[in-house]
Amino acid sequence: MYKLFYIIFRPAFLILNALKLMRHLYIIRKFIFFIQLFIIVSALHAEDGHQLWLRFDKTKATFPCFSGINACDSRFAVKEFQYDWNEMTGNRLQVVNVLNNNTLVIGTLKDRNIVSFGVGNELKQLGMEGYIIKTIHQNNKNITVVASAGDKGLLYGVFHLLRIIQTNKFPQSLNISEKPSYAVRILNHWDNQDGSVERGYAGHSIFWRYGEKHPTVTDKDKVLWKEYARANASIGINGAVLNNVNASPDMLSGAYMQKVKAIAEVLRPYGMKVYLSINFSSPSALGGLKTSDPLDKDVVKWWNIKAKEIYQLIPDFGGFLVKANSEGLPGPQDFGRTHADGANMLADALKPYGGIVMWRAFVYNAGKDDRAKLAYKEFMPLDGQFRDNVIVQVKNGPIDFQPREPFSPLFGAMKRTALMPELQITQEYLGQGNHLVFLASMWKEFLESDTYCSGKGSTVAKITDGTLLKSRLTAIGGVANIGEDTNWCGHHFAQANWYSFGRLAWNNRLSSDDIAEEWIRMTFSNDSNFIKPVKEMMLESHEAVVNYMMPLGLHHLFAFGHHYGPEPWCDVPNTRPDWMPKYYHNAGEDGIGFDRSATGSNAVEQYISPLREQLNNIDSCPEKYLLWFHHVPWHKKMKDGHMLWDELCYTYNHGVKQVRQFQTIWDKAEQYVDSERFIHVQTRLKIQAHDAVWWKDACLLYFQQFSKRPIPYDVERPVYDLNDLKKTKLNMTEHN
Ligand code: GCV
Repeated sequence: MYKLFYIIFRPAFLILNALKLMRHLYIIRKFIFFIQLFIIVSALHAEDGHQLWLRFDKTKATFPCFSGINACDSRFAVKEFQYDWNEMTGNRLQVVNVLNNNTLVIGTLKDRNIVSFGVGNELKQLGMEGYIIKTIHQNNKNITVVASAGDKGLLYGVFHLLRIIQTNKFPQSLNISEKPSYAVRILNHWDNQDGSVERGYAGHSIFWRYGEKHPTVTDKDKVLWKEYARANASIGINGAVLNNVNASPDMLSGAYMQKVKAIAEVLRPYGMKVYLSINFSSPSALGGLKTSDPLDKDVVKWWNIKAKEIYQLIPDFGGFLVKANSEGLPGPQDFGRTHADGANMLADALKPYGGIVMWRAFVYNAGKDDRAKLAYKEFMPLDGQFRDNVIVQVKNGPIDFQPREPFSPLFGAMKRTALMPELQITQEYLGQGNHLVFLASMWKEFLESDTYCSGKGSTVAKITDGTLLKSRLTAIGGVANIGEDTNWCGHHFAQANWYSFGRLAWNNRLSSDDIAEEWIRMTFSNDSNFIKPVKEMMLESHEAVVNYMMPLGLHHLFAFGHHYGPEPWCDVPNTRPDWMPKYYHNAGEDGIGFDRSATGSNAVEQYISPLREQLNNIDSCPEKYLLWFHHVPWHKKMKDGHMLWDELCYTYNHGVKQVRQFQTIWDKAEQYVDSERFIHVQTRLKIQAHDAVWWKDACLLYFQQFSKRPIPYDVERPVYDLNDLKKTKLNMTEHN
């Protein structure tokens, strides 16, 4: 926004400065003054999306008529409430000692009034992050109470109260009690120390800067981190991994640790802990030891000393995230040790301080078997061997954040190990900064998948949040989509994915419909004429991207490296076969798809009965996963009567039409949106519509060479030529 402001108004300022030379002319001076005032006022009113969903100043809602507030004004949560209430109404609530009708009481168990309401036991059960928001009737008075056992819970409670006001849903009587689904609700930033963000589409890192050997902290940094922490607290996110899982050993060096300390200090009041990704070879690469073998006593000592140093700087440091023996990174297997040996050694170093280790299961040693089976094969034998402060972080699907994947079979299989889902908020494989894709729908599909590990109904949600498999540690992580862009996430609608991750991490039972509606109301408008169509668009957007990119279980058809556009033909010499689309689609004259049934790689065996049998059978396998689990003849009859080839054509075509419909919905919504955000989204929808056609033509024209069948005439004709598409090399600066 500021760049735009600069470009537009800079010439005006230059002219005005020239006019200033003629200062003696009173009229010109006045003229200059008013023009400058106008410029400043318009800049202040411009809508750049920086406020995210926390736009209390623009809340057009009916406010509850609180008569006063009974609360300790110095409490962080109370300050937050008063600040936002003032933004909404133009006044702070008056502090009162006597409870009158419509008094708002905000407090913890340390406050006498809260105890007197008899809610102590309930609050203790909800824990330090849980809270209640209730209307209590006392002496013929209605009193609204926000209370928690701890300060963190109180802040979450305050944000919940604000949310129901903002979304115009403040009821006659309140009876809310909440506690989080997961104890650790964490963003994984893939931010490099040079300021770049791996798979980031929203500018540079908010934490690290290019070329800083000795990282510095400015006041501007602190303001941004504070805004970031407040946004996270408003949706219940309580942790952040500050650097890329492809971690450099020097992250743990003194210079960087000072900056980590500074970040931790800003995040702490908002209930957020900082965590770091570590490089497993740090003892040798940074510490100068001969080895990084996790069973070597000097290595153990090195990590113990390192942990002590870290906790001296940051007493509430959260712990480590580790990518080991994955995509070329070092790990315990380099020394003949197991993932459990590596994770446990680090866990022991952190244990005295309450820290945890999040150990990633994203492993796929080349060439050994079907890639979809490898994580299971490596981790299942280790079930039950991890310390209780280790949690294994598993991507939602067995491959890598594809537009649609079945759940990873590790969920449900590793019953004696704490597992945390890893979701990708940044849209590496989903149109990156350009496509409007609401990810809550995809995550709900994953969380509600039935693993059958303790009979029917053993959903991923219930086994990871501790409902079915008891574990001392529960967590969920999301790869952040945040950068220095003024609107934080690049695409305005990508903010909804940050929001959704936090809301689902807090409460994995929320529906994507409810989350979308909350977000629309808070971010744009409470007008139902706007909410209804825009919500429908959001809820359909995941299915649409699957339709125009990779329907019916197809996966990894992406261009090599940047993962943006389609390249089902891609063949880079001397590269791992499982990085090539052909490995996954296996298109030939006999059909298309990866045979993972018992006659193929038998990946289905990793799932629990009766799901295993359902997936194994080509006729009972859900069609959305058909080509994931089966190699299917082009003429196979699908459920709707079409043959597979025609079905593929119709589905790609439908995806294109869906995006065109999104464009219409958005254009019709213009009257409800500020022009800046309207144009921004409209421009990106044009790119998305263009890309959808590109995907459809590239995939259908390429696969047609094998199916040797015509594209049905009621499918939109291709506008591209396959040979031209094959020559297209994307200029990523245009698309990122
Ligand atoms: C951080 C995929 C991505 C990589 C990412 C990796 C991972 O391979 O393309 O950019 O690396 O996953 O999750 O470790």
